[in-house]
Amino acid sequence: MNEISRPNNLDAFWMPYTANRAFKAAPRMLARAEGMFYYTPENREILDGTAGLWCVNAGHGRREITEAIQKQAAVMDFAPSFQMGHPIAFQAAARLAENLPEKLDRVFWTNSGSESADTALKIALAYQRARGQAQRVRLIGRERGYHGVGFGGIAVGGIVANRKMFGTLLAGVDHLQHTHLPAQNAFSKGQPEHGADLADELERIVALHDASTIAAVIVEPMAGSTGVLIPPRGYLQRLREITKKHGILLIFDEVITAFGRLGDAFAADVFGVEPDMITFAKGVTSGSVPMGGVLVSSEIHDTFMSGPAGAIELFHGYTYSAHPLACAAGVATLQLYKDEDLFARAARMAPKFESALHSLKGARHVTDIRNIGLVGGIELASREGAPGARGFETYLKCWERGVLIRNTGDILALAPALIVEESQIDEMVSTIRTTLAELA
Ligand code: PXG
Ligand code: PLP
Repeated sequence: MNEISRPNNLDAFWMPYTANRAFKAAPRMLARAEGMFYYTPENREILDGTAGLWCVNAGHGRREITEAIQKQAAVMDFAPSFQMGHPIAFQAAARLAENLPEKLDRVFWTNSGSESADTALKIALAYQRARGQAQRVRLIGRERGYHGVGFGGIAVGGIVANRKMFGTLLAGVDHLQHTHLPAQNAFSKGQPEHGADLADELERIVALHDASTIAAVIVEPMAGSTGVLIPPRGYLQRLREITKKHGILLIFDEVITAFGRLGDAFAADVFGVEPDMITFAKGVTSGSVPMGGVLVSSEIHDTFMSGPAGAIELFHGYTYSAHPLACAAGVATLQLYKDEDLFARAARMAPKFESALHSLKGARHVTDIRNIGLVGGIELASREGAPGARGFETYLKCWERGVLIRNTGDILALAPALIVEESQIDEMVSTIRTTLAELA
């Protein structure tokens, strides 16, 4: 193995969301990927149960995507999108628009989920101002929500560890209660029965602050990062009714749920609820080149188009918004999803995934199992005095056995690529079962 796949000095890279010292003392390296598998520098095969980081929805190393990126790199490496354009940026947006929930047909390109969340919050504030409601400055998130790591995202997010290190956050933010109700909903298959009424908390928040001060509510239709929290039946519908009634925008953060994860293009389609904006990233290029974006309704978009035609309508954008390589990857990825009908494949595989996952009921340490589409969460009892230890050890032992899973504290997550085979689902589940059986 060469120096690139086996570096001998790990010091310079300050790794994200990582226990750097522990990792560097015992590194877990990935050198290559193909289809459903990663390979270590020693060429050990690792079955990818998490589509990378919930992003490689079409599977690794897809030739169609790779070739599109290579071709674009040779034709034009970079082009600005400020006051000029390049064809594939428009093509990618138009291609995406074919898949969109009915009223959301405009795309603002970003490079990540974090940028998408901050962009959506800024559009919400600017939209309210543009329609003469400049006093609507409050943003409402939810406990256990994850909206990336920008200042806007961590302010509306509801993960304590992501917030407490960073002092003062955005002012004027409030949070809904999360929807995790294990006492009532444990071992639910698909959407849980109890908890729609938690959306009514928005009425309490509106009564406290007055609707005229609230710009937007942002939620993940299914919370991924904090442990696969699936919306109770009727909950999202209720949020939609209340936001609409009070002139508050509803933003769905679909960075994880978009592009087939739940068995259709967007969670908005799966749940039959149309938000005013959708943020996305990850799956749009199947993880191959960083890309994200915000989908907005033409009503929101057109509200910005009322000033002089020569004036910039939105003072926002990234150097790499609509990067040519990302656009090329996006066009090829969307084509692949269509050609292989991968969202429908995910929906067809979901019942098999559900029954395999729920076969872990009764396995050692398991207190809850939840699933929808091709996402599953397995909650373990925490070890006395050491929350998260059991989850992390399960992740490590599964890695040693050749299966990649995620753990968020003591919750295990599975989110395989949409090309996953039944036998591979069985392998993931049986590896988890064996590991749990021997774990203290
Ligand atoms: N919103 C949501 C709903 C996300 O899931 C982001 C925003 C931020 O995206 P970027 O591209 O800036 O990371 C995410 C990202 C995990 C995990 O293990 C989840 C994410 C990222 C990394 C790890 O749950 N979600
Ligand atoms: N910081 C400096 C000094 C810059 O010049 C720029 C962009 O030109 C940025 C930050 C923003 O970078 P990006 O557009 O890649 O988000």
